[in-house]
Amino acid sequence: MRLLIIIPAFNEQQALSGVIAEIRALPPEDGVEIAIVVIDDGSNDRTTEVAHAAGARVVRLCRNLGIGGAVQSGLRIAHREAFDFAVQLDGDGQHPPSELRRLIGPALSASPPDLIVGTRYRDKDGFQSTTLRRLGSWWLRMILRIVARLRISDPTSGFRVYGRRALRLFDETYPYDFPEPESLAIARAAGLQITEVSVTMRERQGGTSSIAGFRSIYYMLKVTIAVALTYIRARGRVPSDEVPDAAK
Ligand SMILES: Nc1nc2c(ncn2[C@@H]2O[C@H](COP(=O)(O)OP(=O)(O)OP(=O)(O)O)[C@@H](O)[C@H]2O)c(=O)[nH]1
Ligand SMILES: [Mg+2]
Repeated sequence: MRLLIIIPAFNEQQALSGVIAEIRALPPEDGVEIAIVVIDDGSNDRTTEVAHAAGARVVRLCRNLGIGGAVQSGLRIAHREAFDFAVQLDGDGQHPPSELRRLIGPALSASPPDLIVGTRYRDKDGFQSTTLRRLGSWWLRMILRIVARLRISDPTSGFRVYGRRALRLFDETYPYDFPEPESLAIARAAGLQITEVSVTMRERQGGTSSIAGFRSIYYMLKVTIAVALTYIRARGRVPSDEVPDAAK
């Protein structure tokens, strides 16, 4: 099994080398071959140099595309280079590589799901985010449950595993900003199998957060509308077995 770890990174020079070193220090998993790609999303710090020095492959976007564009770039690489699955893991250190084994567990089973979401809210261990963020997460959980009939306890989690069908779908279409909840609606509408696994997260290990103040209000409005519209539109458009294969 070939696994690509995708690290979207925007000005993450502080935390990135530690994250890559932790991944490289993981004990080998039987039958799993790991590659790492850092998507430098037009950073204006030393993100690319730090990633190179830590031994990762780096794709440097010539301008900032935002988190969705950065993640989709990684997913396209995974799909077009025929990886069996991909893991998305933040460059700010919030997703401990030591949790990888737990997260990919279902992907190594006899009937692997298409998408695995790492959730911090089931066991309520480790970093739980602020009260306001948890409230936002609760709201998005409700929207996904009511509109897309999908039960996911941590809809904003970017610690996820993508199987081949998910890679094929998201090669074609991926939301451009605040993409996690909306991409769940897209996956659900396309009939993908989605599951969640409890993981522990931790605080940012450096750098600065992008979602604060006015942006969090925009975030909630945008994502609420996007989840509803995407699900309704995508359901009419993409039969599950006819997701176009852009690699062909
Ligand atoms: N903010 C931001 N992050 C990006 C962008 N492109 C890639 N990323 C990376 O995407 C990952 C998630 O972004 P974060 O800003 O940490 O988002 P978050 O984890 O929801 O927010 P915090 O809890 O505040 O850290 C990080 O590894 C970023 O470096 C971008 O344009 N803006
Ligand atoms: Mg973060």
